[in-house]
Amino acid sequence: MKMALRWFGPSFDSVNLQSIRQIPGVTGVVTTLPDLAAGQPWPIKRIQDLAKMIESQGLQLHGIESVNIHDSIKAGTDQRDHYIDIYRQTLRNLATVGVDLVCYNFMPVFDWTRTDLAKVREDGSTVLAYDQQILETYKPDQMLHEMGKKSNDFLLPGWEPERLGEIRELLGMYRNLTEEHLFQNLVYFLEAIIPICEETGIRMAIHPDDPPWSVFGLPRIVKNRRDLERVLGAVDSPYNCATLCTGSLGSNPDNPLVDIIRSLGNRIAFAHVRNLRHTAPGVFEEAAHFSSDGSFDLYAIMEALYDVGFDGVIRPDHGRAIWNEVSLPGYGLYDRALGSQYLLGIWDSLLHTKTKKKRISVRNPAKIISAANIFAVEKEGSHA
Ligand code: CS2
Ligand code: MN
Repeated sequence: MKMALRWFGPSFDSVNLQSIRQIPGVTGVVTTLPDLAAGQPWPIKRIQDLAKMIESQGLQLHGIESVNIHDSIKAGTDQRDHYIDIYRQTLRNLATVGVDLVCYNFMPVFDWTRTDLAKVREDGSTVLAYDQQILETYKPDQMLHEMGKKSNDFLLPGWEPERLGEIRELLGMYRNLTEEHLFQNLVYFLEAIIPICEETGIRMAIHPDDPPWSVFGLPRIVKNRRDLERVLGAVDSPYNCATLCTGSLGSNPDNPLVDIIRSLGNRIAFAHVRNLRHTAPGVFEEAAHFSSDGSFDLYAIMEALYDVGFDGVIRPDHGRAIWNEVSLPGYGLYDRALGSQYLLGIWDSLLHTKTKKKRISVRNPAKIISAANIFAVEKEGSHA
């Protein structure tokens, strides 16, 4: 397992690589080129520079989140082959630089959706929150305005204004598109790209819909176990994988997270692990990672990942805004750092109890000397 933080690059993120480097056990980042819109090719040079920047700070590029999919591919317009060709080339370019994990989603028009980006909790921290009844009072373009208002002036991933500026046109592309059509468009896309992944070793990890139900009447096809199994089965390759996002899937309390992990098994290439509180049907708010702070049993979730032999990348996903930090909503340093330590602590305890191995992999094991080793070193020294 590799622990990562999501990082949006030097111009878009308030968190720098040096700070991430100082979080114990976090060995890398997942990132993107946020200035490239969906459908634009990723030049090799840009990817190389990105990897170099990350490596120069002692971290690794653990994967890309996301290479976004152009709406013509999702909607299946006659331009889709053109955009699929570009996507294939981008995958080849990423592989040249050693990338082996790419996250993406197949949600029409909107990426993740919340009705509040800074809900104040009883402890004074703020979190992202969702209320279906509030959402139903918005029109799609109002939604964009609402998201923008509380974004702390950061560019929200998935809510890029230039793309959503054409929101009416975008919505028009999906008029009359059923879930079955959308699913067939996903299969068409996967059939075109998975052979490249098999050649180059990139695991494609589809992200579940967030929230996992239809918003604004748009079709959504990655909402639950059945959907995920159908997607993975439709192109049955070990490179056609899932991102297990506990927060997205789990915002529907009918989704049994632990069972989903156990049934997807080694087709989970990437995990987003966070906690949330269900307050009423269709109403939830994000929480600290600590199990008792929310509705999920994080130990059981991590244990299921452990038991299926999960060897991919985990990130603590969203955190609360705490200690007066101003950042992209959900993506501050402090609470994600706390979350990563909680998850690593659970993983460490699983390693101890299940394999009797002493310690999770660390960045530079050669330099880490435990008390037992110091004793051994001293003894060796005294022999010399
Ligand atoms: C993320 C998504 O912030 C989030 O909720 O999990 O934006 C995710 O990165 C995309 O949907 C994946 O393409
Ligand atoms: Mn996620």
